[in-house]
Amino acid sequence: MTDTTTEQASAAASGAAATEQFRSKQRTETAAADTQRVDTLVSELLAAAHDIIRRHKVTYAEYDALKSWLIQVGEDGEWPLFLDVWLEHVVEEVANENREGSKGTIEGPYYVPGSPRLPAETTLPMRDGEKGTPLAFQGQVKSVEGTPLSGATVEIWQADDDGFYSQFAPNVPEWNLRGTVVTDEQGNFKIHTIEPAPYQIPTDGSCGKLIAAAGWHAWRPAHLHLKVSAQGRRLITTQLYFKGGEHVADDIASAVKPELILDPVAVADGDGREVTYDFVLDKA
Ligand code: MBD
Ligand code: FE
Repeated sequence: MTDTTTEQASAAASGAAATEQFRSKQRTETAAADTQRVDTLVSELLAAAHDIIRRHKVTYAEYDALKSWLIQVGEDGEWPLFLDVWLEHVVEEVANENREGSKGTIEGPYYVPGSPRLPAETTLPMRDGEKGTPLAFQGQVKSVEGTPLSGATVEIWQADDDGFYSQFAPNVPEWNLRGTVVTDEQGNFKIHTIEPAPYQIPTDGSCGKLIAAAGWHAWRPAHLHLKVSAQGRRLITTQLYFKGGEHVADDIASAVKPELILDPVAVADGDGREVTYDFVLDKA
């Protein structure tokens, strides 16, 4: 029997939350409405679509299927999910191609600014008895020149042991497994959390429908999301993965890089695992 008092996770609910979150977020640079640039980009995008239609002799039935699917993506609020899963990795590649410090990767649809500020050694906000293997994630934030960056911020957000993100799934406390950690005098941080579970794209929405229709799988490997920044330094948005984890080699969002794979070890005198990873920030 389904518990009718408990709201179920659904594609439309998480899609609506992701759409709302995107609308309220301000990127630092807003794209200028340059007519020439819009003309070039949109014309080439359309030309690529025309070419595909001709080469594959796309039928009216297929055209109509595309049309109704696109309408459905909007109704489900799944544009943020669709774009971040299948396009963002190339935008990120271009944006970060001349970075010298740590590798970045995609932000995805589930970042929320303004998470609780926490000291350099801290436990992320979590429920009593939060499920999952405890993880101690520590490291140092430094400049490309090797200077430790004191007072840098390490924003972290992650799914829980069921693969759900707070504020995008029902019945998870607002800031669960989200925090903004401030580094100490030596630029160090130590974050006590739990290992996240792999993330499955909702199967009951339009993105899930596409995945099923194309015979793909719907999984991202378990990951920690991070935004690391410091005064006068270029902010990095990245993710970290777990060696040997499921789907590390076939992430549906194409966002894994070899430099981003952690290999935690069992804690000698306690529960769970621990790992060290340093962040190197470019000049702003
Ligand atoms: C995620 O957790 C994520 O990080 C991305 C990029 C897309 C969907 C879900
Ligand atoms: Fe994610």
